[in-house]
Amino acid sequence: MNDIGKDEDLTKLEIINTGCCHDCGGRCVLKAHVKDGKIIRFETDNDDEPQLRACMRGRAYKQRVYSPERLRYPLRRVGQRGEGLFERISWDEALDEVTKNLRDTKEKFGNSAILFVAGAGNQGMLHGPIPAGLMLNQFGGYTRMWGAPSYEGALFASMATYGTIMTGNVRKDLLNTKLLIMWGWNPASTIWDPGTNLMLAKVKEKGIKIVVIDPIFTDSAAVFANQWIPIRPGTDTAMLLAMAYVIIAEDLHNKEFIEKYTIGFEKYKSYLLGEEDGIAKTPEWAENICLVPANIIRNLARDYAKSKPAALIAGWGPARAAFGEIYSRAANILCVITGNIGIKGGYASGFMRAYYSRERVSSYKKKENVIEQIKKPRPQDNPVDFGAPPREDSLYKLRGGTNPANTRIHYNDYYNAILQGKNGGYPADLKMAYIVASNRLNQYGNINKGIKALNALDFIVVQDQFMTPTAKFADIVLPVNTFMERNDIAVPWLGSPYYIYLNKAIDSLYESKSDLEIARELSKKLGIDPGLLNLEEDQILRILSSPRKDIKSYNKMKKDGYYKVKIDKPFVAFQEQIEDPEHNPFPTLSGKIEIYSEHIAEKHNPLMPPIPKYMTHEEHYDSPKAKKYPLQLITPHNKRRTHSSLQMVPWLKEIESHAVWINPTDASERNIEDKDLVDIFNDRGRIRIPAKVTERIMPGVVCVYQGEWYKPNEEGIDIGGCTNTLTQDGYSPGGAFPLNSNLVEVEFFRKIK
Ligand SMILES: Nc1nc2c(c(=O)[nH]1)N[C@H]1C(S)=C(S)[C@@H](COP(=O)(O)OP(=O)(O)OC[C@H]3O[C@@H](n4cnc5c(=O)[nH]c(N)nc54)[C@H](O)[C@@H]3O)O[C@H]1N2
Ligand SMILES: Nc1nc2c(c(=O)[nH]1)N[C@H]1C(S)=C(S)[C@@H](COP(=O)(O)OP(=O)(O)OC[C@H]3O[C@@H](n4cnc5c(=O)[nH]c(N)nc54)[C@H](O)[C@@H]3O)O[C@H]1N2
Ligand code: SF4
Ligand SMILES: [Mo]
Repeated sequence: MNDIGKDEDLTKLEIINTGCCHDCGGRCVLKAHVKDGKIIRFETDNDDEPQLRACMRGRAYKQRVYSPERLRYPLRRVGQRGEGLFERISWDEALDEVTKNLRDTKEKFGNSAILFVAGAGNQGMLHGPIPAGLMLNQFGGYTRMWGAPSYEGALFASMATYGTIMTGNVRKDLLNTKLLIMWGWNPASTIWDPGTNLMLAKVKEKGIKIVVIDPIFTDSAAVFANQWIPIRPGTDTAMLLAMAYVIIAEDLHNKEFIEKYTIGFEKYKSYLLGEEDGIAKTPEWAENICLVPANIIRNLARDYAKSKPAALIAGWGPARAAFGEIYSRAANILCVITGNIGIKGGYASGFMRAYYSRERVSSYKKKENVIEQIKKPRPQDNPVDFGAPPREDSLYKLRGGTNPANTRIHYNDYYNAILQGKNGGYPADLKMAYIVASNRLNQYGNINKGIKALNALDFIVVQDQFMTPTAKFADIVLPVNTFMERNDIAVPWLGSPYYIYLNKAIDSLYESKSDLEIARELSKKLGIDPGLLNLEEDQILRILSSPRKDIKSYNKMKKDGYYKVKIDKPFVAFQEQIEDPEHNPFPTLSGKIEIYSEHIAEKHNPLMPPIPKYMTHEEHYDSPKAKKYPLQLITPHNKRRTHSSLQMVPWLKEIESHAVWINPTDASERNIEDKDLVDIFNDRGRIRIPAKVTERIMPGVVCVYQGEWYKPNEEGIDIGGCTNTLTQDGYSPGGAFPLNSNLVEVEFFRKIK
């Protein structure tokens, strides 16, 4: 928005270099034009390539900062939980009440009774949940979550197959590929990093074939793809197995690669050929399950195996499902058997994190396993986790990212944990919740169970910028400032080569405080040493960023608002392992890529097979429940919000109205027309929103994007239309969140006009 008015007095205008760091793929440059202490507009990065240009959400941020709905003062609940009735109180009163409850809980029940819910609202190094977490560590700890909703399935699979999550190549390397398969991946909406879409445009421009596999004709399919293959949700594993079957049956697999770098191929082959269960995993077998015609599966398999190199990018959406980890492993293994690993233009699929700098590839070296690691707690660790044995189902023999301590509770299983406690086999009896930067109730499975659970707690404190559906359940609500009102540094998501320094652009609005200030003041009241938190923001940021040796000039980063790291050699995951395997084993237990995982086999869990196998479950299209609820609901990320965080921005609301996407066939069977108000329901709840009747979604599937706010009417029907009123709580054996595995029915309610 370079719309500087001609008659504007530019002498009063100050341009502050800052950025956007909500939890979306980005982390982008925003230049705030500030006049008389107020942001009047944003510009973004117009400097050298690669540009870190903000998306429409960041560009609309003014309307979030100055939203009339911002929390202004500390609040104490006066009505029922969830009712939304609060009274204004002073900071002193609010923090005294939080202090008293923390102390009482610790005294009566121990630190594990404190549930710390750390959300994704702010992705800076300093603010968001970080200060509260450090403070609670000093206070003796808390019960912590395990499982990342974004990628827990992909992470498990990546660790099991490769022993690391560093499996992505630099984006620019896509230009070296001959075929790009975007499997359940929609970066046109989800961004991933500011350079991804430009690179995909270049891939298309170069004439490289792009195939999108998704139940929805996504914006990415519309903009980039040569071919869209709609697939029934949760059946991707079947299609991937059938592709592997074709490749092996037609002798298109890379035998030399398999021999040299992998273990377990024969077991996989035997399963594919049906030697194990009598079912050959042919395209015809898969077609019945995934609804993709056998000839399309066969052709794609041939195309993928013959295009050398080919890049299969397996998205996290299909892995955010029941047995999501199995889909992700099946995708990894397809890349492996075609030898698309460690080479330019190939891709190892799965987790997709890349290291742009070779200095940091040290994570590929084998290190002590986590059991050894747990025995040596560091001061910044949570005391409640110290010395705890690993969770049975975790990949605890591998180091890095498998969330091992058995004191933790899965993020999508908190409700049962609160309701059942130690008697139900959970590690703690939870009594209070400290919720920071999380719209917990709105953003996780099964809201109606969540309400029961939150009501069972003695005390809840929420630290946020808005009166979210979650905040309505709090006893005390603490108003937090936004990233425009403080300093922070954002590190990009997947290892892109840059940092954003978010310079403070304006003073805190109303009585809001930063997460840091709150933790500092609470520490004082609790009588604990705030340590690092007592320093000035910039001092802390210097310390926190000091291990990052690629920031050659902190001062330049602060001045410009970003630091673009120059890369010596574009990173291709596992290049060393492939070029010189003698000196560079894979960081797995065997030192090879594991098609068969002994570590998983040791667990003897039939729901966690050591090779990827297609399985059904009780919320699948073929389960008995599907007779009552015949439609599969998927709940992806929406282009106009970052989760629930930009819900209130009027400019963004104009982009797309919230509706359930439904195919004309399913709609007409139910006498539903476009824009009719409809109910979507199952045994967990009911939401009421307009229908968007569109061929952009395949028959049998409906989509309600995640992030819209839960808003019950008097009958308990969610007229806000939060998809998590309908989704499952709980988790898959490998930790995947089953948020895309839900059966529902849809019925006409009334015409809108
Ligand atoms: N605009 C926007 N961008 C975001 C975010 C946001 O909230 N808004 N959130 C950010 C965060 S934290 C994350 S973790 C990422 C998430 O990034 P992703 O997980 O990649 O995003 P999703 O949109 O959930 O899923 C991607 C695609 O998977 C498809 N899909 C769902 N189920 C299936 C299936 O069974 N099979 C197949 N083949 N496809 C399926 C969906 O239709 C969707 O198009 O996005 C980040 N970017
Ligand atoms: N059905 C379904 N549900 C999903 C997903 C899905 O695909 N389907 N995706 C999941 C994924 S991948 C993710 S990452 C989660 C995200 O879920 P959450 O972590 O709950 O993310 P948000 O909804 O953005 O909520 C963040 C909250 O933080 C607040 N906030 C923002 N900045 C700050 C700050 O600086 N300080 C404080 N104290 N608060 C701040 C915002 O106002 C907002 O209320 O959602 C998950 N939920
Ligand atoms: S919402 Fe994400 S992609 Fe958009 S500007 Fe902000 S950080 Fe960048
Ligand atoms: Mo996420």
